[in-house]
Formats: sequence, C-alpha cells, structure tokens
Amino acid sequence: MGSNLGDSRQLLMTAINNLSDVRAVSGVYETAPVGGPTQDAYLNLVVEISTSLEPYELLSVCQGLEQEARRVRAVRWGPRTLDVDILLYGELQLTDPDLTIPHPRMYERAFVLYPLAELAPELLPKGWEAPVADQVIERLGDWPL
Ligand code: A4P
Ligand code: MG
Repeated sequence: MGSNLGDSRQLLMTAINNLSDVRAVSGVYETAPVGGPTQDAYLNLVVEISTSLEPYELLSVCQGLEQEARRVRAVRWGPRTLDVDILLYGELQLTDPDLTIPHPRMYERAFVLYPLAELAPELLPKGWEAPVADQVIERLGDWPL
C-alpha cells in the first residue's frame, strides 16, 4: 500500500482495518517518490492476508479500498490518497495488463522490498536470483528510502 495525499497514516490504517484475515503488517516507511511528477514523500507498507478470494476478486477489493479513500487518477504515478497493489498471491504467476503477479515492478523498488523483507525475508519469487532479504542487503545504500 502507498499514500502521499491527505492523511496518509489514517488512510492506510483504515484500509488495513477494512481487509479481512490480516496475518501481518509491516512497519510504515517514509519513501521518496519513484517516477511521476514532483510530489510529496509516500508512506508505504506491506500487508499479508490469507484469503479465499480469487485473484481478480481480490483486485476488486483493493480497488474498492482505493475508492473508499476517494482516489482520483490524474497522471500516471501521480500523487494518490491510496494505492493498493497485489505483490504476490502464493506461488501464482499471472501476466495480464489488468493483473500481473508477481507485481512487475516490485523487484526494483526499495519501497516495496524493505517492508516486504520484514514479513517474508526468505521469500524467493519465481525468476528472482536471491530472496527478498538479500535484495534489501544489496540496497542498503538506498537508505533513507
Ligand atoms: N494492475 C496490474 N497488475 C496489478 C497488481 N499486481 N496489483 C493494474 C494491482 N493492480 C495491478 O493501477 C493501474 C493498473 O494496474 C490497474 O488498472 C490494475 O488493473 P493503478 O492503481 O491505477 O495505478 P498505479 O498503481 O499507479 O499503476 P502502476 O503502473 O502499477 O504503478 P506502480 O508501478 O505500482 O507505481 N513511489 C513511492 N515512493 N511509493 C509508491 O507507493 N507508487 C507508484 C506506483 C510510483 N511511485 C511510488 C509509489
Ligand atoms: Mg495500483
């Protein structure tokens, strides 16, 4: 999840509270914006849930949370009250513009890898050369994010 518009901390908390079966929540990271126009810093975190929803149903839930936060889409990678992306769904691999899993850009992004490493340091998504924790170690120079 990410937010850099409005009361980001509150918006993230509300989104988490509206998810079912939350298993774990990472710390909240203040991160410099990656891509897009000049914009404020983000707050980012990662949540683990257990779910019986199918991937596209889960995507709808994520988009519902964004609507609850009154997200407006103006520019790509622009500021947003709330972004809820699916990073991983078990071992599933899916390539569809509407839903690509693992998230195609998670590998390169410290703002994803740091919080993810708190919850799943040993995770090794298919195609990755090293587990999440190792990716973080390689990016220690990126701190502060
Ligand atoms: N979509 C495809 N795969 C997925 C997935 N795994 N999870 C589709 C969620 N959605 C997925 O999403 C655009 C389209 O991606 C949707 O129609 C959905 O069906 P969006 O939420 O409208 O826009 P977005 O998330 O901004 O798009 P995009 O291109 O996925 O952005 P990124 O790559 O996720 O980057 N900097 C910091 N510091 N922190 C951030 O959180 N986020 C972004 C967004 C850029 N810079 C950032 C941050
Ligand atoms: Mg998104």
